[in-house]
Amino acid sequence: MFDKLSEKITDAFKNISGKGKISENNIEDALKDIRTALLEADVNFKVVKNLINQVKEKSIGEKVIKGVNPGEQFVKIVHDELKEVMGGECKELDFKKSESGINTIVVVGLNGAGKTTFSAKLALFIRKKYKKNNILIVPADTFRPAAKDQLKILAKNIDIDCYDSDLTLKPKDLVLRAMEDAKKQGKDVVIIDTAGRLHVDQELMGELKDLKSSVENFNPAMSPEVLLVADAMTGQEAVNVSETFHKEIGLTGVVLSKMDSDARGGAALSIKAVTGVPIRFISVGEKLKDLELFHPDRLSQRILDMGDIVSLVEKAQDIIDENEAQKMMERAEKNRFTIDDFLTHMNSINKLGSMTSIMKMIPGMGGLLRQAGDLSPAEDELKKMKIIISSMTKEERLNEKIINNSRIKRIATGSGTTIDDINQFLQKFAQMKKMMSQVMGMMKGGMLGNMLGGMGGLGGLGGLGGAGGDLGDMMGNQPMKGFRQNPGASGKMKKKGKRRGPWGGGYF
Ligand SMILES: Nc1nc2c(ncn2[C@@H]2O[C@H](COP(=O)(O)OP(=O)(O)OP(=O)(O)O)[C@@H](O)[C@H]2O)c(=O)[nH]1
Ligand SMILES: [Mg+2]
Repeated sequence: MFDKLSEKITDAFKNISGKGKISENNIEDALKDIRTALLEADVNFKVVKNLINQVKEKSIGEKVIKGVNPGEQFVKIVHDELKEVMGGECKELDFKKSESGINTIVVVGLNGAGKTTFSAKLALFIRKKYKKNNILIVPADTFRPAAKDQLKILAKNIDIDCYDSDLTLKPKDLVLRAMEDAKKQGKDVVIIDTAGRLHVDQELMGELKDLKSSVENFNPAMSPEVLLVADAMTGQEAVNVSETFHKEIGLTGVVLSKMDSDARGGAALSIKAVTGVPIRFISVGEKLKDLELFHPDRLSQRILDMGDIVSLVEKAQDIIDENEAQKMMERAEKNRFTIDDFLTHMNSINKLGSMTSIMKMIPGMGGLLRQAGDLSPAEDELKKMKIIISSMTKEERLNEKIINNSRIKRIATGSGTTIDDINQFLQKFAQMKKMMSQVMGMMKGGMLGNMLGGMGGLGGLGGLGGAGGDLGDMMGNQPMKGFRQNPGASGKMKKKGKRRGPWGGGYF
């Protein structure tokens, strides 16, 4: 997500590093580079012009704050402007009390944008985040009847009720029946998946307008959310589609789908500024859990290579069992960390995403990652370790000391590896265990950077679950100061990257 844009913008900052004061002269080149980067990312040209003017005006007018160098001040200004352009604050769904009606969300968009997938993702998201258990999904796509089965299957996978729509009805009538049914069943959230078309056409607009009126008439006290799903890959086209849909039927938000692809960022940075409609969610993968609220500040941080620790910690808290992590830390501190612990730990980390995607969320890591290049050999190494561990018995995993030569031979055969591989693994594990107990004391303080530093990679992510508090505070309170701390690059990466990223103190 935004890789190129991020790279270009952070490069642009180098131009003003070390300068005593921000002046029109010394930011000129940086502004030019940022402008080019934004245009190349397919951001609407008016939005770019505006943003650059704002940054310029604010930078020159800005008083030099004691103790903060001008380079950092400039980055902060760019950060704040990017955040504003994307809508400023995150706009979450607002659930009204069910006495006033049913919270209804109508999902609209063009063909293949990701409406049906989003409808199911949203149901899962709402159940998890807002603890709503009475959700009904309604297939209202009468244009492509197979969509009903698609939604039924998705809903079944996540155990959410799916309305058995009569596809011979007009969408507006079908929806009315569904709402009546939902009321009878005591549902408090209804998500309606509608049909798409290849292009914006009047038939579709008419159909959607009628459908929206049906919901409004049924539920006069509570207007529905109308969310447009737009494919982020289509850049400015997504902006045009949002504009037309908003004019025709009135949107309350946009969902950018396929943000996991190599979307350049144009849609995310233009939609709010051009249409006035806020982006509410981003869809970041094909799996049903791959949905995130749209946080302008966090995205701005990601673009500026400040990472996104808050999202990483939220994700980690979701996945990692804190009690278990705590116990594991205690075992590690007492030098009783087992291979079984290591496996549990690796499995949790895997759920967080690929090594690359995790690294990108850590401040300053984007730049290091670009210098380090491909991380897939390291990922392969971890996969191999997992295969080796899966060929061990439970007893061996709980006490590696019993692994003698004959066991090594058996494990090598079972995992399709060599005796050398197993010996290497055991050596690495012994080193890791020793380091774990040393690093653990430090880690209790909660610095993710230190955790990463300790293991030259993933091994050190031990107590991620417990790290949330400090890191969250660090991000929330004083971003610029927090980022000056050593990002804790892994041993291997430090050697490769002589220059440190902007937040490691190297540039400013
Ligand atoms: N990589 C990726 N694929 C996605 C995402 N969202 C949807 N898709 C895929 O995009 C394709 C189309 O998704 P649908 O949800 O069927 O799209 P739709 O808008 O309902 O399509 P129609 O009903 O035909 O108009 C499917 O193959 C999805 O798996 C996403 O965020 N990332
Ligand atoms: Mg569909």
